[in-house]
Amino acid sequence: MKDVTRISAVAPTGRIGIVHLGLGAFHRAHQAVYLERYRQRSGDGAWGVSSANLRGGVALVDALRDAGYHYHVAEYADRDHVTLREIGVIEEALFTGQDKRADRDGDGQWGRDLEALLMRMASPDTRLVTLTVTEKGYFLNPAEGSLLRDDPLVAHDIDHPQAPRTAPGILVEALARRRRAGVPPFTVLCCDNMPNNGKRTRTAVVQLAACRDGELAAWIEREVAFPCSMVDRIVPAMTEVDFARLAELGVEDPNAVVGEAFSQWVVEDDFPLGRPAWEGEGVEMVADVAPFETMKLRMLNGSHSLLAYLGALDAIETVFDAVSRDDLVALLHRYMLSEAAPTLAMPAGTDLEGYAEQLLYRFANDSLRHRLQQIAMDGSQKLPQRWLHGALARLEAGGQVPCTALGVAAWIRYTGGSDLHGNVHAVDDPMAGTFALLHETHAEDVEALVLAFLEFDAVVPPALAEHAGFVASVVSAYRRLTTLGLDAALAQLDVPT
Ligand code: NAI
Ligand code: CS2
Repeated sequence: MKDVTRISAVAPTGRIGIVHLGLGAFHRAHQAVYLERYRQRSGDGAWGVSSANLRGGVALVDALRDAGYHYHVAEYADRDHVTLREIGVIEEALFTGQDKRADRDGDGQWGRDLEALLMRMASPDTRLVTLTVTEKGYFLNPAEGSLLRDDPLVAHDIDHPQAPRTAPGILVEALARRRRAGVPPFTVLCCDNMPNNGKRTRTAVVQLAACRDGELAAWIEREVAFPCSMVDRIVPAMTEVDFARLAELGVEDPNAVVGEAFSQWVVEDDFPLGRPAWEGEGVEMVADVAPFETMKLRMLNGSHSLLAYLGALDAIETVFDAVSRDDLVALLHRYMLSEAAPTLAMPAGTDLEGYAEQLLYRFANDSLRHRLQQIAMDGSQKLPQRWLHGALARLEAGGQVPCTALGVAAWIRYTGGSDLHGNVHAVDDPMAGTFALLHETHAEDVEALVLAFLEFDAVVPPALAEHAGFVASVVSAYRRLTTLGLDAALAQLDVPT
């Protein structure tokens, strides 16, 4: 390591202006960094953060408390240049999930800090609530975006609105308390990788509120701002290698996170109760985020998912390992510029070729151990916005999508639970059970298997399943992958189906 920049945290202020749901790696390495930098530059202490975990992560909450809410972010430009930033802007950590440690029969106690969280969100001092609860944390149908009312946790929140367990349920109860108390509503800013993420969050919250009180739902619909945002910083889950490298730099911190030096946040400027003036930290405030969101989701995240499923099937471990292969780099380049870029409606002058090159450079950052298994997680929640909506638009415009078809074939194969070399893997997806059943039902018939997946309209737009040419290209890609392997499937991308 040639160049290490160390930046200490500023003193806490005890003034909480923001509540965050989803105290995960990305929140700690993205929003919290912007807010720490803002506090350091401006001296404005009003925007301290109270962060809550609703799932897992009770140990992290307790560890952060034990560490006085200070932790480190290592921002790697490359393996020789890193900024070690100490973060202190998170001044409270709460846990509202199921703490299995608390109950011997393993059922676990729910909501240890729920009341504390709801009181914090109902406080007039709280003017902004942000979220990174993963795409599945909104309990929306991935294909058409309506609330999954039949999900057991959503059903619980409908029956027990004052003791919510989901992010939408917590938002509804906190807003209900503010409405009852005559306190104006906070702004809700989604920071998850979804298209129109603010609108989707609004849908989840309003539809859940309507199950409880129509007038409350109407008030939320009328009074609450849900701006959209595009967020971008590659923040892999920590590995032992990451902790060891930090220890070599003198940082022994169980709550540390690593990320790339690149960071971007594009936010719709709709904050009725105000917001930090974070433009000074490079946050881009715009009227409409949609073009930026779609560009990033289809070009960056769509490429990530291609690497995840194709690479995982060939026992490749990380993004860096995958882009060390020329054939996969060529696939990404072709996918980005001939399948994703033509579907984008960008402002004049946007350099999509330059953006694609920048993404390939970022993927080749050899200081990040971004495991393909992490990116492969929750494909049912990710692929509609990363591949499927774009592929349909491309096909309807008369284009071809061979790269996407190969990706879909690889995703289908991946959900079978093993790679092309017979190595078994877990399929971490809310719909894993459904996928396993489809594989079991159609184990001997590739065409029927592919059709069964493409006709699964909770994930795949029906119009895509009805496109005979696309279906045929996925079937032939699936056959090539499983009989000839990844190299041949990549080499035969243009061989007629
Ligand atoms: P993580 O695994 O460190 O944290 C996931 C967070 O989501 C945890 O706080 C967990 O408690 C919460 N969560 C999971 N399922 C939930 C549910 N059903 N209800 C409520 N909370 C739930 O993952 P990380 O890296 O923080 O990513 C989280 C999200 O941030 C991603 O899903 C994505 O939407 C967004 N993001 C992540 C980036 C990254 O590179 N890691 C970059 C850009 C966006
Ligand atoms: C990744 C994203 O895990 C995944 O699905 O594609 O978390 C990706 O790292 C971020 O969107 C980059 O901004």
